[in-house]
Parts: sequence; C-alpha cells; structure tokens
Amino acid sequence: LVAKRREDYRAPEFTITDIALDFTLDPSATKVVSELQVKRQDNANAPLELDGEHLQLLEVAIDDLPFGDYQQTDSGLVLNNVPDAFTLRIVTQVNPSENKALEGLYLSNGVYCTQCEAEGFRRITYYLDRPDVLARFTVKITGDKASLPTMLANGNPIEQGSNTDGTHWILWQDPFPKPSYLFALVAGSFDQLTDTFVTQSGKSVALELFVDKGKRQRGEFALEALKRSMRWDEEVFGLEYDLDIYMIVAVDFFNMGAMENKGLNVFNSKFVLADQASATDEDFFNVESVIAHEYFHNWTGNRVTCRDWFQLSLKEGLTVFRDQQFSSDMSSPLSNRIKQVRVMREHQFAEDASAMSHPIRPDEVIEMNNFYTVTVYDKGAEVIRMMHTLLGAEGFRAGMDEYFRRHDGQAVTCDDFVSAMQSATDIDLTHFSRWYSQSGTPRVEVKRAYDAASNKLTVTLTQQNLATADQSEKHDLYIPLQIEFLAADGQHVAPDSGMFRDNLVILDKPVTELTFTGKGSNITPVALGNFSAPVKLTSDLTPLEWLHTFRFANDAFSRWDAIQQLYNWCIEQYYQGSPQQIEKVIWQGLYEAVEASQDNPEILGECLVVPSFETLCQTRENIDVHALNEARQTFSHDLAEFMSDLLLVIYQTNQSDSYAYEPAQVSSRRCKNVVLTLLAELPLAETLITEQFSGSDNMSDTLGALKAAQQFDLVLFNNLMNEFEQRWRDDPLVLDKWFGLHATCDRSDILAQLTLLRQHPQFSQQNPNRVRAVIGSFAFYNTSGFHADDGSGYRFLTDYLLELDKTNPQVASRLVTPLTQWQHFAPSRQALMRQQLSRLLDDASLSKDLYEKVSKALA
Ligand code: HT7
Ligand code: ZN
Repeated sequence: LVAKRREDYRAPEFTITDIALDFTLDPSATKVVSELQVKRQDNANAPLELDGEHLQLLEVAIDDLPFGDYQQTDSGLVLNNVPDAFTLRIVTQVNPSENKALEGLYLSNGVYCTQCEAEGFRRITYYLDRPDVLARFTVKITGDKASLPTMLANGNPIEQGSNTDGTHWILWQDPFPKPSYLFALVAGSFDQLTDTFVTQSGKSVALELFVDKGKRQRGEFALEALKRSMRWDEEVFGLEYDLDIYMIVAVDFFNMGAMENKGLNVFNSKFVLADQASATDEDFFNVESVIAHEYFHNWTGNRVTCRDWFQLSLKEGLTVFRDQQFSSDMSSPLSNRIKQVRVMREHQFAEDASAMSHPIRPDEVIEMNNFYTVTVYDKGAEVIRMMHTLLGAEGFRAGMDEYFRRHDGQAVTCDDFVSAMQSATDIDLTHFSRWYSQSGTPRVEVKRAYDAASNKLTVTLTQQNLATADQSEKHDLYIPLQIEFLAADGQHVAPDSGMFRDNLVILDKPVTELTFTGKGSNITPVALGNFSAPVKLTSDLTPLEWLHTFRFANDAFSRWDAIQQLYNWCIEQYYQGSPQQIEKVIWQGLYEAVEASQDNPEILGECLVVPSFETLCQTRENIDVHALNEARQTFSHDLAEFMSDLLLVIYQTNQSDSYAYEPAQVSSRRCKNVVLTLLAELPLAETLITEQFSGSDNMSDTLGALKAAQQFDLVLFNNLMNEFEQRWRDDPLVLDKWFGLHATCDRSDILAQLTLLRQHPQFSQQNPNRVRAVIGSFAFYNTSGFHADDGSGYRFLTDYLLELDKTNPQVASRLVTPLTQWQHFAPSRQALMRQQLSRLLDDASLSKDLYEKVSKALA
C-alpha cells in the first residue's frame, strides 16, 4: 500500500463540466446511468483515468457510440484515445443492501442513502472523484412509490412523474458546480417538518427536515437551530444562503456525525433528534452545533472548496472555528471554551504524541478517511482562532471577505486562505503559517528569576518543539500567548516592555524574556489566557499561587485552569504516595475557592470537575495506569469528603423547577450533576441519587443520577439501569446512553458484560452508533477494564476489530485509536498493547484504514 503525498499534487488532465445521473433504485441491483461532459485540460494525449470501486460495469459509450478502448483496473477505468471534448456515457450497477461500509450508496432500515466524502462517489459510478473537478449535477431518481415516497438529491426539484409499474421519478438540478464528494441522494419514507427562512436580502428559503416516522416532534429543536445558524452567519460574516431549498435528512446508519452535501445535508439521527425526555443538555448542544457546522460549510467548504484532500483543514478547521463562535454566542463562552480545551487536551494532544501525529495539513496519506481527525478539525480550529486573535475580529472579517472575493466557486489551498487573511490586514503571517506544516504540541515553559541587587524580576518564556513520530526536525513557531501578571495583593502589574498588545506576548523564538523592574520578586504570571495557543504549559507556580490566580486573574479560563493545575498537582502527590504533601492550607484554599463561587454555577460546575484520566496522561510518561487511576479516584474522594457540607448546599441550591434548555438552567444543572458525581464518593449520596432518578423530568438529570450510581455502588447502579432499560427499550438512540454506561462500568466481569451487551436485541454490529456506544465507550473510557493487567481488554478490542473491519473499516479504524496510543504507558503495558496491534497486522485481509494506523503504531 503506497501513501499519496501532498507535494505530488497535479492538476487534473481532464475536467467534467456537467453530469447527468439517472438512478433506478433496487435493493440489490441499482442501475446508475451517468452522462458526463468531459474536456481535456492540457494538450497531451493522456488517457482518461476515472476512479471506481466495487462497481459492476454494464456499458461505455462516447458521443452515443459504444466505446471499447478501455481497461478496468482495481481502482478504476482507463479510457484510451479519447477526444478533447466529448460526452461519455457509463452504465454501472451497485448493490446498496450489501453495502455495510456505509460509503457510496447504501440501503439500511429501508432508507437509501449516500455518503461520498471523501472518496465514496467512486463507489456509485466511474468519475474524476477529486475535489478540484467541479461539475453541474442533474439527478433523476426512479423508485418504488409505496416504499420510497420521498426521493431527494441536491439542488431544486424541477420535474416529477409516475410510471405504470408502481414506480415514480423525480428530477433534481443543482445550479452550483460542485465536487463529487458533495453529491447526495436519499430515498425512503419519512415524517417531514417544514419552515421558511427569509434571508437578509429578502429571499425566501424553504426548510425541510426529514426524520423517522413518529419522530416529528423530536426534530423541532433542530429546525429552530438551523434558523439561528442562518441568521448568525448573515450577521457575523455577511453570508447568505444561496439555494431556494435547504434539506436535512436524519438517518440511523451513519459513519460520522453529519455531511454537508449541497442543499441536502445528511445527519446521523443522534445530531437531529432531541427533546426534554430523551436528550441531555449536552445532546441539545451537540445538535445545535452540528446543525450550525454543516450549514456553515455551505460557504466554507461548498462555495469555496478544497483543491485536494491534504487541504481538508481549509474547510474543517475554519468551519469548526465558526461553529464554536456560534455556540459561544448562543450560550456560555466560558463553558464552551473549556469544552473545546478538554477535547484538545484529552484527544488532540494524545494524537500528537502518538504514531498518528500529523500536521493540520498532512503530507502523506494512505486512507483519507483516517485524516478526519481531532488534529485537522480541532487543532485546525485553534490555528484559525490564533489568526483571529492576531488580526482582531474586524481584521479577521476583512480577511474572510477577501477570501470569498478571491475564491468563490474555486477549489483552493490553505495557503490561499492565509494569503487572503494577510493581504486584507497587512499582518505578516509567513512565520505563523508554520502551524500548517508542523505537527506536535509545543511546550511553553514559564520561569522566573529575581535579581535583588537591581530589583528586577525576569520572566522567561521558552518554547520547545520536540520531534514527533512523523517529523524529526522542528522549528520555532509563532505563538500568541495571552498573559497577565498579578502582584501579591492581587493587583495587576505590567512588564517593562515586550508586549505585542495588552495581555498578549508573541513567542517567535526559543526564548522570550519579560522584565519587571522595581516591582519586587512576588509576581505571578498567569499564562495561556483563554487557551490562546494549542500548547502544553509548564510553570514554576506554587500550589498557593494557583489559588492566588483563581482569586485574582481577569481571564475566566485562566481561573478555571488554575484549579485544574492545582488538581493535577494534588493527584501527583497521591500518585507519588505522599498525599500528606498537600497541606491543610491548600485543602482549605480549595474549599474557599468553591465557597466563593457559589453564586456562579457556571464556573463552579467546571471547577468541580477533576481532570480526566486521559488528560492526566498527557503530562506524564511511563505511567502506571492503575496507580494513576486510583490516585485520581482517591483524590476525588478526599476532596468530596473535605467539602461535603458545602457540596450538599450547592446540590440543594441548584435545583431548577421545570426543564428548559437555556444557558442559566444548563449551567445550574451541570453544576448539580457534577456535585452529585463527587458526592457519590460518600455513603450519604444514595438517597440523593435515587430521589433524583425517580423525580427527574429530563434526560440530563436521569443520566446524572445513573452516572453517580455507577460511581456509588453496583447494586444501585444495576437497579436503576434496569428501570431505564424498561422505559427506553424500543428507542435505540436513547438506549445508546445505557449501553455506554454499562460499557464504562468499573467491574471485574466487564468482558462478560460486554458479551451480554452484544447479544442485546437492540445491538447491531452494522449500526455505528451502537458499536461506538458499546465498544467505543469501553476502549476509550473504561480505564480499569480496557487496561486490565492481563491484557484481556486489549485482546477483546482486537478480536472485535478483526470482525468489524470486514464490514466497516472506517468505524473499525476509529476504534483502534486507544490501542495505538501506548506511548505514555510503562513498558510492560506497551508490550501488551503492541502484541495485539501485531495480531491485527498479521491479518492478510486487513483494510487500508486499519493497516495505515496499525503499521504506524508498530513502526
Ligand atoms: N465533512 C464531513 C466529513 C465526513 C463524513 C461525514 C459522514 C460520514 C463519513 C464522512 N467522512 C467525512 C463531516 C463534517 O465535517 O461536517
Ligand atoms: Zn465539517
């Protein structure tokens, strides 16, 4: 298997200006007639090489004459001696019901659905399946009228009719030229929600949302979220919707979250369906942000798309940043920022430290599906955010306007984006743009030295970029570091010079120094405000200075982070076997910090979350998994015990009356449930848990009680879980929460439990949501079970992946991630993990997807 390299990009030899597709839907033999207008782009005599996989070829004709001068290869069709401009007709047949990989055209639960990004269109017909070939699509669909009353494709419906054989047909036309990855077709029987949106310029857009029969009411929130997204993009970026109709379809079988196909988004039903009874606050949040994300792609992705897949972050990093800004405007900026940082610290830092480390714009790819990563998406968004910081909101907007002015209707690169940003603002981004090519998480160290003779304090900020699995040579980056300085009395002080802007210093070389003359030695630097750069920070702050930071820093994120750093330090004392190092004054300081925040459930709720095991791993090497896990657990217990009276008060004061999904209630509910999880360390929690479970009128509180019960005691947990199962047994989407809780339970017979879950009537290996709920939850979040000392957790996952890879390699490849991240652990554990990776690699029929990740992890 050979990797494709970014530097090998060549413009296409041919382009396709128009494509007319004609589908005759049949579960096992769908016929696809494709008529392409093909044009040679250069003068050479090159053959036309079309991509195609898993296709049965029935016919080829050029300009209406049968054509035979072609070869079929493993990866496509090569047509020799073709004219410079011609009509190419290709007829293929595919088998949607046998398509369990859920790429291309598939049939699940009676719904025909397509997924073409990144390279799925080639499983529908032979084509130039690359994002820099943009064509106008016309799509005719013929299908059974009774079972497929709804038949959708991109753009506008322009004609429809019925046939005498019980079928009907519809013709769709998309006026905007687009790459094949944005093509979509859906056919099935749905409940429909409709609405209209009037754009800034007065155009009326029909909004249509299609959901499973009987789930209409659960789609209402998504439709409202769509309207909020449309308004926000007009207000903040001046971007209006461009077609007459915007459709969203929710399907149950889907490999990822959602897909931004032009005018016809396809969504995993998990990110559409939400109501008070069945969805948590987090679910509501996710629905709104994914709806927004896909909508925002209409400009950042569809109107301006990627030249090649190495540029994926061009659309994904930018669109994630846009959806983050939107969510922040819709709810609470602080908890949003904390949520984003948790993803970075738990998952992206882990990826950077693993064999899969890659820059946000990768250089080498074997299977593109493997690069829809937290690095490309979330670190990509952090890179855009840094530009936003450097340029300011107005400069950033000017850069975006320039980007669309230059590139609307084009397929472009990340360099094109940076160049537009730069020329709109005259800020030199040359050094900054290294963030696109360099992988790894930079370390920034903050150190102080005081010279009494001159009464001068020097704060030294050092950046260090260590080699990663994919890159041995590193350069200094251009790091915007938000920073503030506190004197002993909590007042702010400023350095003698050297700031880029108030509270912002640029680290563009290995060492940057800031000095304070005549201000004494007692100054606390508060660095990385608002997580201004995706770096790992270390500093010489003492535990008491973290508490000082919490009390006096202006930046709310820094205040939260100070408590997290302090927790990390405390857990380290337990891990080292000397918790007595944590003096009474520190426990007391934590108590006071919590006490002082009682009227702010938002910050309180966030501050009472102890760093996850995964986060703790990112700042440690040679980890003894069980000792660290236990250290975390014991610290949580002692913390809960030390402030139990206070926690009880907080729990009681954060009870809201009737449920509403609105920011103040969400913060208060979260605070209450975080407190309940902490209290679950103590015997007194039993009544609270059972009462909350039985009195709950919403899924957030129900799930909060179940999570606390899981922590509290197995008997209680099992009782409540049984009740929950009875209530939701016919609703697999809700039951996924139940599957997830069982799979993350800390119990010695966990593998037997997983086997039972796999036999549950609602479990299906063919449904990615179920697989993620059971197997994914176990592998990613069941620390004790997955990392069992005898290696049985690793073996279980491997056995499962060997099976799953045969039907759905894309999902299998995502689930292997925890096994590939062995780098932080002690050598004996690394050996156990690598042993299972070797078993995977020994499988001769391993997919490209798994091969790429496993072979790198073993290199
Ligand atoms: N652009 C989409 C990425 C995607 C995808 C979605 C569903 C199934 C398979 C997929 N492969 C790639 C999703 C997004 O970022 O909006
Ligand atoms: Zn996206």
